[in-house]
Amino acid sequence: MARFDAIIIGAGMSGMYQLIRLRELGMSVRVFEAGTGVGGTWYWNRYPGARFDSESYSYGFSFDPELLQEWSWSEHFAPQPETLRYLNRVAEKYDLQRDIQFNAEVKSAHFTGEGWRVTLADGTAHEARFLITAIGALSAHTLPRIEGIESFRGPSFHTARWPKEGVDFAGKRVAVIGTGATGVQTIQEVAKTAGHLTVFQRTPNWCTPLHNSKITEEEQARIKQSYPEIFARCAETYACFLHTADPRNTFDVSKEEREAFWEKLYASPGFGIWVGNFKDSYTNREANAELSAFIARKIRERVKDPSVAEMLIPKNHGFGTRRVPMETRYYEVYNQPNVELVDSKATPITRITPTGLSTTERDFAFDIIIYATGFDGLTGAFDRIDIRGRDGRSLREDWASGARTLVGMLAEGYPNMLMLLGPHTALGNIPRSIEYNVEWVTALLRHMQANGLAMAEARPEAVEGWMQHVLECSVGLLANEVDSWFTGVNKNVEGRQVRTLSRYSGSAPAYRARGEAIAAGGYAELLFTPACGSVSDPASSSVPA
Ligand code: NA7
Repeated sequence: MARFDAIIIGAGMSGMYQLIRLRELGMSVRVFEAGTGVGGTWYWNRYPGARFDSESYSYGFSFDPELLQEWSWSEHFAPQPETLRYLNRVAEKYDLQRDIQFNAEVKSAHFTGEGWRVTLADGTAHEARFLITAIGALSAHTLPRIEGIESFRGPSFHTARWPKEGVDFAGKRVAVIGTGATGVQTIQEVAKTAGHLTVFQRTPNWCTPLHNSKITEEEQARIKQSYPEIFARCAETYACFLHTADPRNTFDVSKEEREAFWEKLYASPGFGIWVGNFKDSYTNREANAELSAFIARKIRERVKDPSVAEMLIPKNHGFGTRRVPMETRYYEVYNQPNVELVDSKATPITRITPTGLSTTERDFAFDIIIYATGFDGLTGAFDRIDIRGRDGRSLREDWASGARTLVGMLAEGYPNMLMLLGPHTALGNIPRSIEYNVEWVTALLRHMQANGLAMAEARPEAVEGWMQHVLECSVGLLANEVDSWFTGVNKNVEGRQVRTLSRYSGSAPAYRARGEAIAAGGYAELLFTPACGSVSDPASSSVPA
């Protein structure tokens, strides 16, 4: 059996960066990756139209100044193939492949008492002292629970398992099921060439314009000069984006001023309309209703058929309380003669058939079916691995009614398991959180090396304290009154029908402050085992600091 200091599961951005940092600690590392290449989200999500919603230059890795100057993003919001090329360039520069085993799906990870035994789908087992999960917050894709899904005779794809060779839609009858951020990006692209596109929408989302554009040479030069400021800005904002909430409340200003502000945001690139809005937009019901009415007006202006416009306007949640899909002429798609919108709440899909699908009202014939049906978010990727901690306890069972963590990176009862992008990690502009978490984990491992510590585990009372904080952050947020992956709901997954508290909804700076306090306090929230013996307690100074 092969033994390593650390096993990392996943070769997406977090796994890649963690590998680089662990090598610097002199550790032997093996990364297991189910795909055939690096990139994680950007490896799997090759569906047409996939691209950033974060400004490209705020999304890339920040740790390598040379790479920042070398790499030139071509668009303000880069498309997926470019991002995948970028991540391959990072892998090449750091020669990451030599420590990554591809086509290696991890089936189980069991704590042995001294470390972790990881078993792959091919039956091989590997051991390491540390298990680092780099499995993503949105990577466990889910197909709808509809009868007959295997019976369809044409090609069908989940957006997160898109064929590398691409798909030609020209002249084809295409169905897209799902209208989240992925569905919206897919629909607006497929509508350009499909013979006929039918969109099955169960819940409309509030979508706003991305306003993407090419980066000019002058902009490129300015971006490359401004990286320190760009990343400093991301470090101070709520969700690590370049945008952050306006300090005013909605009703602090006159109706005219409010409208003018919203018009400006609606006409500006990126997430400003969502995360750069008045600071009470997602806590004050009346404020949220006004903002939603403004966006509804925009939808009505853009969609010619009033009954289709009404179908596209969300009625069960306010603007910004679910993930806002960013769009490029998405609403105009529904003015095209080759596009039809079906209300899957009023007339649910009852069955996938060999030739298409049936709803409670009609039978449809299709050449291609696209499932843009999302992910078992936050904890789903953990559930798909049989993770067993101390005394054989199961993470899946421990988290059945919501994750319990310490700063999203440790779980009680799972010694030496460290989670990058685990539940309760600050989300938002994900690579910024990834870099923070990797640095935090690296500092912890450095501390353990320096102090001869073999094992680290979250203290129960520290987990309890963190969970209290997670709960306090969630109080009063309208998003927590709505079903979505934010609140851990996925109707296609057994046991995911009720809302849980698996997402951290405080600010990224507040999240980092907790992490910093733990490190600065000598990790008193953790129980350590010295290399040769019994459990020691840094809080009572039984271990050298
Ligand atoms: P989402 O946002 O979870 O969207 C999934 C969509 O699929 C959503 O519209 C669902 O409707 C729909 N869905 C799921 N199952 C069905 C069935 N059975 N019938 C009809 N419609 C269905 O996933 P995305 O991939 O778009 O985005 C996930 C994140 O990835 C995104 O937020 C970005 O951060 C990146 P529902 O809303 O449940 O009624």
